[in-house]
This record gives sequence, C-alpha cells and structure tokens, in this order.
Amino acid sequence: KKISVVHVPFTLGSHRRGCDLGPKAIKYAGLMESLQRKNYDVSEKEVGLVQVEDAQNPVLKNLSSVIETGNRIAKDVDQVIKSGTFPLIIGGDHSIAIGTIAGVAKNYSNLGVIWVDAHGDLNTEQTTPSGNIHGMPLAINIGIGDERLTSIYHFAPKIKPENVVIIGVRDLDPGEIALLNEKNITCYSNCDVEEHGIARIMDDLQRKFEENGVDYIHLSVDLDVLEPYLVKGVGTPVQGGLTYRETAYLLKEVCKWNKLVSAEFVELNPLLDERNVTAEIVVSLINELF
Ligand code: DIR
Ligand code: MN
Ligand code: MN
Ligand code: MN
Repeated sequence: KKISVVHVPFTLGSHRRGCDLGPKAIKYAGLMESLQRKNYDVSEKEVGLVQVEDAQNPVLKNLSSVIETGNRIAKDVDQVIKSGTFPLIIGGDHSIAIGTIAGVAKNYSNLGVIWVDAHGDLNTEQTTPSGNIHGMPLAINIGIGDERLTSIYHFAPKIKPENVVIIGVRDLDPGEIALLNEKNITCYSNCDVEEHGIARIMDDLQRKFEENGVDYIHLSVDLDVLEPYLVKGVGTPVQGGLTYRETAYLLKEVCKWNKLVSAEFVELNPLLDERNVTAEIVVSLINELF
C-alpha cells in the first residue's frame, strides 16, 4: 500500500505560533522509517503555503492565508488520492482540515468524518470567542460559516452533519453547543468514553456509518484529545483527555472497518513540547493506525 505523508506547516489558524514546526518534529521522531519498516511504499511532500499575518478581521484572523492555503492543500490531497495513494496529512493547526476535507470530499460523496478532539471546532465568525479559525473547521466543512471559507475548492458543503462524529470532546463554547444540537451531530464526550468504554462506542459508530451508507471515512485527530500530561506540545490543552490506550484502540478499530481513505494529525506545537515526546507519541499513534 502506498502512503504519501503530506506536510502542512501552517500555524496562522491558532493564536500560538509554532504549529508550523509540527511536520518536521514528526519527521525527526522517525515517522518515515517506522512506516518503511512495515513495508509501506511511503513518500512525502510539502504543501506550498501562504502565511502572511493579517489583523484585518478580528473574528476571522488571518483569513486570506487560511483561504489560499486551504485551496492549495485541497489540490494536493486531491492529487494524492487520484494517484491511488493514501494521504497522511501532518499539521499544522486544525484550520488545515478545511483544505484536507475539501480535497478528500471531492473524491467521495457521502464521506464520513471522525473528529477526535477536546474541542468541537464548530464555531463561526458569529460565535467565536477567539477569532481563531482552527476553532471553526468542522462547522465550515458542514457548510456553516463565512462563504469564503465554506466555498474553498469551489464546492459546498463538503460533508453532511449526519456523517460526522466527534470523540473525546470536553470544551465546547455556547455557540458550538447550539450548532451541535441544531444539526444533531453525534458526539461522544470524554465522560461518554468513561461511561460506555471506547470499544462500545466504536461498535456504535461502525453501525451508524453502515446505516448511513458511508463507505469512505476521513479521520481527523487533534492531539489535544489526549490527556495533557501525555501531550505537552499542544496549544490548547484541556484536562480529562483520552488515554494512549483508548486512542490506540480507536485508531485500530477504524482501520479494521476498511473504510479509511485519509487521515490527519494536527495541532502539534513543538515549541511547547519537551524533548519532542509529543511528536514521538504521534509517530506511535500513526503506527497503531497502519
Ligand atoms: C476555542 C478553542 N473553542 C476557539 N478551539 C480549539 O477558539 O474557538 N480547537 N482549540 O482545537
Ligand atoms: Mn482541540
Ligand atoms: Mn468491535
Ligand atoms: Mn481541533
């Protein structure tokens, strides 16, 4: 099987700079070698980004760079898929998911998305407490938000709300809760994981995707879903996260369904890390997936 590791060193979607160093940190933690050892035919490429800070719009910070970068990511991911290669995207802050999902959804209608995150990423320019676009990509992918963002790669919406599931969430803003309820999005909080166990949740999800006729799934992993003591190198840590074991189980289970068409690991900020241990965890998690 062929994998293309797509580097997306973008940081202007979040308030803390440093996510642009994420792809290199993951590379130096040994990602390529670890996949080659498993006999994957693995190549890598870097998306050419536009990264110019602008403070023009306080509720959509660095909008122009996010739009231009999103289009470029979408084009590259689209090409990787069309060449019969699995795109493994390494970020970069979570705003890059606007582009990755655009590129993936271009190839698969009725795409399912598993959003593994401490946050809902369902804000809009009306509800955002920060103005940071990395708090909005899931809303944008279901077609909610500024038209310049929802229409990236010239189509909208990318995904249907009923094909989205969020796992590990524990920090939602009021506007996100309202949107979650309005769109009836399936959501398992950290407390749900505690109560039901990750195994039962994954069985429920498998059934749900089956019922919805979802044959293709994109996985979006925001590293802040894990316990903060495990992942020092993230910009918005929230207590009470998933354990390594729960996250590994989730990844292995998704892989077993044979529906995974792309995956991304985002929000690693090496400036906040200690001796690159968070990047090493990313490499281990990616190896659980493959
Ligand atoms: C917060 C933080 N909800 C915001 N979001 C983060 O700024 O919209 N998402 N950190 O991963
Ligand atoms: Mn998050
Ligand atoms: Mn099972
Ligand atoms: Mn996120």
